[in-house]
Amino acid sequence: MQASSTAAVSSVSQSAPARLWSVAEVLALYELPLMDLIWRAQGVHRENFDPNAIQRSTLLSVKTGGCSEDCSYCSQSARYDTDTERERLMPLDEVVAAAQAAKAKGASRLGAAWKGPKDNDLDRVLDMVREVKALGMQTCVTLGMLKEGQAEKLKDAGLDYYNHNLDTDKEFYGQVIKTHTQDDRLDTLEQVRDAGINVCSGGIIGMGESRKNRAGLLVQLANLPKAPESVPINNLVPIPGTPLADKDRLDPFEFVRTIAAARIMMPTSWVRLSAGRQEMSDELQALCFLAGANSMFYGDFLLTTGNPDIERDDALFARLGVKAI
Ligand code: SAM
Ligand code: DTB
Ligand code: SF4
Repeated sequence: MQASSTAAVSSVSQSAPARLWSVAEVLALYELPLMDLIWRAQGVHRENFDPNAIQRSTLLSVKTGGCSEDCSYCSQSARYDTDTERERLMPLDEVVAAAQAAKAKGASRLGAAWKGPKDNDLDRVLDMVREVKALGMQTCVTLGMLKEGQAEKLKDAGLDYYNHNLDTDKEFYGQVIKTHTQDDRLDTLEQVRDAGINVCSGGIIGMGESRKNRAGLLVQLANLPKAPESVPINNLVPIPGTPLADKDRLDPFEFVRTIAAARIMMPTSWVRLSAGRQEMSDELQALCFLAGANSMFYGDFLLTTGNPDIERDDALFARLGVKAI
């Protein structure tokens, strides 16, 4: 059975997507003149969201490095010689203190470099979710692949969102990751959905995939039994020591086109401008917002790499007349 149909067939309880997209239709979107594509995406955006409001989330890496998986882009894989050191799971009091400090900066997202959580690790993350929730903040975690029953425990702890990216089109997946399959990722997304947790799922572009692969990834996301509530679009941050360290930078307009296509295909989802923002000019980010991106990470760090500092982001919002939500 094909990767995308696994989730579709077994999630009969989920409502069907509003429409199904084909790769050819999405390639036709990509091929529109850029101004026409942005105009269309901005129209869809205005029908569904305040065009001058951007949601902000802070990221905290609660378990850094030493991951068993071989994702070719990742600084945290134990298989590559990168500058990222392996660390232990962060103690609860440090997580709560960091969340408290970040409270004014938006929702909190906790990330862990795991293939998936062991049950005793999950118990500790459940405590983190309860405590962060008790601060009155929205919660999101990204812990890798989940085993049967773990999504329900996260739901019971009060988790709002689970981030688990499809990362790249099923045709290209095996070229960047060999230790697990994209079907494994789809299984976790299905468990998260079935547990009643909001789904955050997107991918990375600029890894050497073709435009057809980019279109294919968006088709997989939009055609899920229910589209993800939140769709992070990461631009590859090349990490020295990883197999993708020397990849050429994607044409920035191709990044904008991907945002616009995601907005048109998933009209009511938050489209998040994610990794790679530090390398973007203010003007390119503004173009991404115009194309329908309405969420981003705020704070000086992502998980192991940098993000624009908050002074630069505050100044950008003021210059654009954008409000943070
Ligand atoms: N281990 C978990 C997993 O893989 O789902 C959670 C953490 S993982 C670092 C979260 C996401 O970060 C990945 O799915 C990928 O999309 C993104 N990511 C990791 N390294 C990146 C890089 N160098 N450039 C852009 N995005 C990256
Ligand atoms: C997502 O899609 N991007 C964020 C978040 N989800 C967890 C992580 C980006 C990581 C970028 C590379 C790093 O900092 O290690
Ligand atoms: Fe591990 Fe996630 Fe990095 Fe892959 S992306 S190596 S699963 S931390």
